[in-house]
Amino acid sequence: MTILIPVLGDQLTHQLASLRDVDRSGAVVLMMEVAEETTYVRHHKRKIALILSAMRHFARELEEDGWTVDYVRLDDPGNKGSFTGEVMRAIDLHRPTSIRIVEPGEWRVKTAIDGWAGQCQIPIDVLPDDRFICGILKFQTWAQARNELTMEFFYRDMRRKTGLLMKVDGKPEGGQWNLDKENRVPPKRGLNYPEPMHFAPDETTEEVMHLVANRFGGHFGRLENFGLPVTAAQAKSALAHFIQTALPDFGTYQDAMVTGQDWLYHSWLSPALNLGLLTPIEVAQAAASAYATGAVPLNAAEDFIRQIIGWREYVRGYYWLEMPEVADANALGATRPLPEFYWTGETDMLCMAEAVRNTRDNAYAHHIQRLMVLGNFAMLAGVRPQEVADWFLVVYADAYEWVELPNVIGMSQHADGGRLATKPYAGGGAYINRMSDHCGRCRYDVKLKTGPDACPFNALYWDFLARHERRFRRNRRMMQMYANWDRMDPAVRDSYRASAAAFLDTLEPAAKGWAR
Ligand code: FAD
Ligand code: DLZ
Ligand code: SF4
Repeated sequence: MTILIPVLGDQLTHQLASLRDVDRSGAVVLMMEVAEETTYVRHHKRKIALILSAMRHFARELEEDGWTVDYVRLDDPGNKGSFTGEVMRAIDLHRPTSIRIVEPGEWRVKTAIDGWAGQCQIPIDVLPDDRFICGILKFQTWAQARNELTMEFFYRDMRRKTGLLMKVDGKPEGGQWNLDKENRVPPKRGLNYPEPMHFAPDETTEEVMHLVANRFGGHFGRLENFGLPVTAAQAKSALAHFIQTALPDFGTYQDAMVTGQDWLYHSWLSPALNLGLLTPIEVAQAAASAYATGAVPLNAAEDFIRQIIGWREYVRGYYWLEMPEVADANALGATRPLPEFYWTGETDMLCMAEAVRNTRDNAYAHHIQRLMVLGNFAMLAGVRPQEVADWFLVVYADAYEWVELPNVIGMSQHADGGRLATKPYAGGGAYINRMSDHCGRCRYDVKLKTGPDACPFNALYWDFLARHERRFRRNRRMMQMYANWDRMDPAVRDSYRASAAAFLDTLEPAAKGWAR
């Protein structure tokens, strides 16, 4: 009796369901570096290096732990290039009596696994991924009982379920569920921003970086200065470092943007979390413990925990609820190609150039850069959501479709018609000016509304509202903006629209081949 246990690249967790309660002497763990995964989009070079290095480290740890591991390298002769091809090859080699695998993170891979039964004669046991706090079926039951999917109510259920920041009487710590009102303060001058922990590449990472440079040299992004955690032990150190140095100010400055400051008080733990090197519950518990000992204030702990047990779990539930249709959603009928500067960073808009630079150099941009700069611009400009989604899937080290797609299609592009967020996250230059130090250094003038020197976000914002008036005018949360629009002189309204059109005409479409 041999069990074959395929472990996918984002399942690098020692307590993974498929690795629990198994007699190691009768099992073969299969780990596969395959061309299909490395090229279904042209991932950022740093993202590929991270995943392959973390996979190789994890395989070694499993072997040290007594497992038999069949580890297939990308350049191994005979590599079939896909999960399916490699699983069938492993069946021929090891002659297992069954397969045991944890459900994958992505629809594309689930479809492939669903096809295995037709290609082999052995039972396949697909286990729920219980690293997530809310199971896929649990989320579906929660969603079915509601007309609207409101993250805040889901989050409260997750607080009750985990007991995080809860008092014994069932009330939230501090008396309120959500302390956002105390957060989102603009950045002051003279703040000290801690650097995330940097892990110098060891021999394994160096080897992988060499492979990536040779094989994926044409992909977007910078590989040099790689410093991400590639093992669970390193990820735990990064978590402890974040809690000590950045978490106390996390909530307060969560929406701030500062030129040259790539992380501010953000954790940069998403790559490790999404690979499985950390589990969401251990990360959230670490923040709750820091609050309990008085090391961090409640507004910081609550906000951070909300991102992990609220937003992260919620978008995962939404993904499996709404797939596959949501991938093609385009409720606002956006058709413009993605502008080339998303890849080159060559634009006079300093906020955009900074966000693309961070993305290229670090395979990172923090949430507000993703949402209110890169995503906001694409939505205002009417870029086709699937091109936006492809870009986001390529460029971030933490990007897997289950988390990227809901954030792009639902949260940032409103392409799902408001299923995930009732109001589009649209903003003009004033928002970016308030939350950043970019505008003072930008070639555009954020105070000017129209004309060639005006901040493009201003005219684009009103043009967006005008284009989608029928859809949004009756949205309770947008009525005030339409009241402002109505009060404008028609000539002013026309000048906004003309200014937006003139700017949009200057946009160079991205050359083919950057993303796929
Ligand atoms: P922090 O600000 O330190 O937040 C802590 C953690 O909370 C993150 O590590 C992450 O695990 C979780 N989190 C916070 N917000 C979200 C969210 N909206 N959805 C899911 N998890 C969240 N996150 C990804 O992990 N992968 C993606 O591909 C991704 N694409 C995004 C695309 C767009 C358009 C937007 C608006 C957001 C996207 N996010 C994505 C969510 C969020 O921006 C990142 O999780 C965050 O920036 C990661 O950096 P951090 O670890 O420093 O986060
Ligand atoms: C993203 C990625 C890449 C670039 N390469 C691999 C790989 O070679 N082998 C692997 O097992 N996983 C890889 N991954 C992550 C997978 O795409 C991810 O595990 C699945 O899509 C399931 O979410
Ligand atoms: Fe961005 Fe406009 Fe500010 Fe320039 S002026 S940084 S384009 S918001």
